[in-house]
Amino acid sequence: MLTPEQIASYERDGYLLLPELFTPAEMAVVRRAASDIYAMNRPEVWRGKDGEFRLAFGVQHYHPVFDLFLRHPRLVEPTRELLGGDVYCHQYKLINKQPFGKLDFPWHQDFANWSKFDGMPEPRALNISVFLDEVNEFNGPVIFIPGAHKEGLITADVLPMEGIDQDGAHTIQGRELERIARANGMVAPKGKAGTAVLFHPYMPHASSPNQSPWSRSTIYLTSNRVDNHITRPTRPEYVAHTDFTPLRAVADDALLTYVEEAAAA
Ligand SMILES: O=C(O)CCC(=O)C(=O)O
Repeated sequence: MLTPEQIASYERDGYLLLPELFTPAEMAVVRRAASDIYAMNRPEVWRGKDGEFRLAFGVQHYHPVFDLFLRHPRLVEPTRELLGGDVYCHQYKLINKQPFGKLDFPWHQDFANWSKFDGMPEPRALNISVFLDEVNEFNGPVIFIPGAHKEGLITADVLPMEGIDQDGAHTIQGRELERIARANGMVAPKGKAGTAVLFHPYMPHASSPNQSPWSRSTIYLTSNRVDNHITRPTRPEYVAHTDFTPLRAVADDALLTYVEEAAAA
């Protein structure tokens, strides 16, 4: 359960860091599952022109560990608490920034995509990301502008962002970005594998390429309130889900039990 201080901090800053939410043993299970995904060739797995793995969408549909992880109480419960009701999975993706890789993300707000391409009515959703590897200042941490979710959807100085998630999605730049960053500063949450970060749909965020020999792999769950489900999906189902069934939590030790049962089988 989140404390009143954690809830107030999320509301004030637009993000909340939960250090080492998962244990090293649990993250070892998730990292092994991620290695299986990196080797897959399927439409949900997107690579750069040079073959570099970028992201894999809808991983719960083709890996049992990610299906369990999606329903993990330590992910489902905080999102239910912050959103104040039943949630379903709008999007679930694995991103891997390889050592010295090229993948980066320009400044953007996720709600720009969710409303424009999926018809999400209100920003009654949030992202929870979990670090599969340690995130440090060298391997391309995500940068936030704390408190800038209170700006709402930014429409000045936005340009289409090409080739990342969805051509035509907004990227924020120029004077508007400068104004917001000067007023609020920037933070790049870092931490050990197993650390989680929750962030608001209006939070401007960006990240640079991995300039280090250390991989930076992250899983993102976008939870949306069931009564705020999308109404005009235009993207593939694996990018914007249309199954609005509420997420029901599995047992807290589900990841380790899965491994024990698989070994005994
Ligand atoms: O993982 C990252 O570096 C950024 C991902 C991101 O911005 C997004 O998926 O919207």
